[in-house]
Amino acid sequence: MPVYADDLVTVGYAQVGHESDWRTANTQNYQDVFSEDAGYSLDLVDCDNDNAAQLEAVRTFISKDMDYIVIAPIQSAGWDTVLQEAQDAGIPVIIADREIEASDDLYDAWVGTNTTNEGITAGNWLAEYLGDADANILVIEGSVGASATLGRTDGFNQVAGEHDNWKILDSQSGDFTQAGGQEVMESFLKSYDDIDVVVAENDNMAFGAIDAIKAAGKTCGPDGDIIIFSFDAVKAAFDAMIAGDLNAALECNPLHGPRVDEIIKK
Ligand code: GYE
Repeated sequence: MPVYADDLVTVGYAQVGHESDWRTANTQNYQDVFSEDAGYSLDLVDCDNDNAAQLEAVRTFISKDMDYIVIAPIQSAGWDTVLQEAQDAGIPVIIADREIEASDDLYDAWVGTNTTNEGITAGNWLAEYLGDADANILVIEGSVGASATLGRTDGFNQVAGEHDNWKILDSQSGDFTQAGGQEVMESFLKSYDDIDVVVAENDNMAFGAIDAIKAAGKTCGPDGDIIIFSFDAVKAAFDAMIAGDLNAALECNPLHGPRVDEIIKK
């Protein structure tokens, strides 16, 4: 039976960008789930990690009178005005993946990741791995102002605060990209001699950091000089673990498409 455009449910998705393997998997998953065969017309905008572009994408969805708007918020702050505009236009908004600092009344649902919990899980993993050993720790944070960064940092710091012999020497943003992780790690290696642990707030930044560590003539992973772990657990992170370069990856599931589909159907 042919499906005509008029029958399709229109969904605008203001996507963060294409900064990581996690994000690529997330985009692919929405494209798979919100297909025309499934009765949807998906307008996915890659906002290239630009907050202003993301606000503009949402306003374009409002002006096109889409049936639903889905937002993976780059920044957690600054959403009140545009969400009010969507509400005034009568368009339901689903926040997905990252969280926002706005009143619950301004959007219809949220589905995503408890990143504070991930940070705590990571800290507990490290505590078990280190035992009583002292540790000089460096943190490569995600994008500034993103809830995934705020949550993972907060969760890990909660556990670090319970260990007097853990010292967080520095933390810098690598913007969730491989190039960013490499750059931050290169500067850490210039500033600090005695590095025991590197926390990368996503896998791609860890890949960049591993390259920088090797280029500096050091080693990392279970048999290396430096312990390194990251968040997401994308396929390439398993390759890095198998190669012995990465100690651990904390799982974060990018497959939110089916969950958003279910919310829309409800
Ligand atoms: O960990 C990172 C991506 O918001 C949970 O964003 C997501 C994060 C994910 O760029 O790789």
